[in-house]
Amino acid sequence: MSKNKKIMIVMLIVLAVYALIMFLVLGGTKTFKKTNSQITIIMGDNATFTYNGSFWTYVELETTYSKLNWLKYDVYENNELLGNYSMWHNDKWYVFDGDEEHRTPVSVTEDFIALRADSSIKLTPFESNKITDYSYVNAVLDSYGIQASYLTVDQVVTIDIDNDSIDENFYFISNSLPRENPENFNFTIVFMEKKGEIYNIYTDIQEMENSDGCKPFMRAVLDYDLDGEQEIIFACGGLSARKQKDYIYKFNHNNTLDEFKLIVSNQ
Ligand SMILES: [Ca+2]
Ligand SMILES: [Ca+2]
Repeated sequence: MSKNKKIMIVMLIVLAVYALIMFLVLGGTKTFKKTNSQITIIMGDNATFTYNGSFWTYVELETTYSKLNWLKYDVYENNELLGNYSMWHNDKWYVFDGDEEHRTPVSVTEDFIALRADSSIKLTPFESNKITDYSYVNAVLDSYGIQASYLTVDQVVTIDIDNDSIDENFYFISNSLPRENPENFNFTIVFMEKKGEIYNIYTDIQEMENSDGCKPFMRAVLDYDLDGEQEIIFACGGLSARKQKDYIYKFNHNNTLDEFKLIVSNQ
């Protein structure tokens, strides 16, 4: 092999190693940076939440709504993507297909969810089932000193939110109205069970005369910050004319403690 050929081969190897290092560095940086700095989550006509890169806001101001008008959103109904539509708010949301010149109204139920973010967010399907094993429910009620004669909400949602191939169970329980409820207090409790450990999410226990309570249920599961772990949105409502409450919770891994953190709500 001539000296020139050897030099060529060495140069090619150096170039290949350089290209590989750049690929890993740039690829790694890209993965690290993949997050959402602008997010809008529209919970039907019930609540709209926005994230601006620093903090979450429950939108109540008309001026903020006007900034959200005529943008395109991924509109979901019953956890299924209905389409990517533009939306306009005037006390309630109106959904349109087509371009600015030919807008065609799209009808959605009031339970729709619309999402918009830098990198699109998908809703994760889930099933809500009647609780069959009450051992964790009884343990939680016992810890609050509650002897419940019956439950009006008793649902469990099983899903692997932190992607570790172990399912987490989300329990939704309440003895909230009907009025013939013989107890003199209302309770609404949401908690997660993982590997036998209980993680509190939401607890509201009040005297019947002060509160009607509310009926909790899982509304959505999604990974809005693209970190590979699912956040949950649960709702509580179903009574009288009071507005339904929507709560976004994130499971935080702290050094010694894993716990749910309330991100934003319209409470
Ligand atoms: Ca898991
Ligand atoms: Ca996440």
